[in-house]
Amino acid sequence: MQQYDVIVVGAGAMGMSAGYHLAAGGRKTLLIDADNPPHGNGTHHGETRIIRHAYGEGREYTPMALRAQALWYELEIETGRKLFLRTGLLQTGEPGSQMLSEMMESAKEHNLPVEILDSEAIQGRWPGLALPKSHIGCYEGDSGLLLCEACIAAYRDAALAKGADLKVNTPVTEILPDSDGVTVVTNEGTYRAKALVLTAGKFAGPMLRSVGLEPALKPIRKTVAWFPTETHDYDADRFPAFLFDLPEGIYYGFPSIEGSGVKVGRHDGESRPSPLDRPMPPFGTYPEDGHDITEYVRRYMPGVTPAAAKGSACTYTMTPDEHFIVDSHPEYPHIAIGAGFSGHGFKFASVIGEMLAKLAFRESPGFDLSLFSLDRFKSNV
Ligand code: PYC
Repeated sequence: MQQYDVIVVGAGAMGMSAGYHLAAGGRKTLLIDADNPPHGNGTHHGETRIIRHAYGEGREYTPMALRAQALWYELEIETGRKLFLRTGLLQTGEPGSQMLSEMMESAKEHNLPVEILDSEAIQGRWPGLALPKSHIGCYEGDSGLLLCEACIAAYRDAALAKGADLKVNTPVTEILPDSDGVTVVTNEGTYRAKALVLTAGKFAGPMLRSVGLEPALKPIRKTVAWFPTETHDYDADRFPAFLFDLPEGIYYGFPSIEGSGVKVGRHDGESRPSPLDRPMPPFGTYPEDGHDITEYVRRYMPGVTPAAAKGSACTYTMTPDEHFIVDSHPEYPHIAIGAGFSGHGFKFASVIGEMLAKLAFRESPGFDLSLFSLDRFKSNV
């Protein structure tokens, strides 16, 4: 049986980053994935993800977001690739919006440069937007977007360059932990390691059950679409990534990158379950696909053609409180778990990989992880 210091099960955004940090730290590392990341069958595809620092879901995230940003810059330097576009991020809403208020508080607490703008100022600066008069915005110029597939490919190549082994298209059939380590069984072979990182994306629920845990995870199907633009007002050199807290829902999106069109998604709202036993039904399968986001574009983006040029379906793996799970297994502390990223985790992949690499060897992750503990779901276990 081949022996490693550590095995990473699930080499998507979080796992590939963990594999890189482990290998960079001198650990003999094996990454195993059921697919061949980056791919379009999980939680990490779709060209772009937002990265923002002043965090509307809780100011506790901000130190992690800043570390994540620094690590993405480091990865760009190490691989010589463009991964981050500093487009800025505009968040808008009614003055009492919880997300917007928390973003502003977070900026204040962490001394981050942001601009508070009224609706008129927003429209003057970004003529491609038509906002309700009562809305205000908070603009963070240092944030922007990550090219998500490029980020994973960069971590993959960097991990391999540091000596990690990677088995793709290799589903894990069994994980057998004991007090000294873990045995991981696949159809191709059985592997043994002192430690395990479990980052199985949409398959986290069944994987965690296989090691005796029962967190309340719900994989749901989400859609995004790209809309053609009628002017250059939405080009990435002049238009930010955005997040709108509206009475009809929370909508987010990205500028047009080299003619890609504006990409828009809805973050909240009811969604169908994401199937784990068959391929994801593609965008356009269901009558509701693209409906909300087309309405959003029609109302708030007057220079965008409200007819999607293309769309995509992906998975959010939701926790009940929409905070992540980043913790050690309560019985086997050499198993580090990253799961339940609830549709806003990608930006943190760089730092979460770094934290999981430490957790697996019982080192301090460098951040207070109490918000992300498995314990908080005890009543659901
Ligand atoms: O990652 O910031 C984010 C985000 C918000 C909505 C969808 N993704």
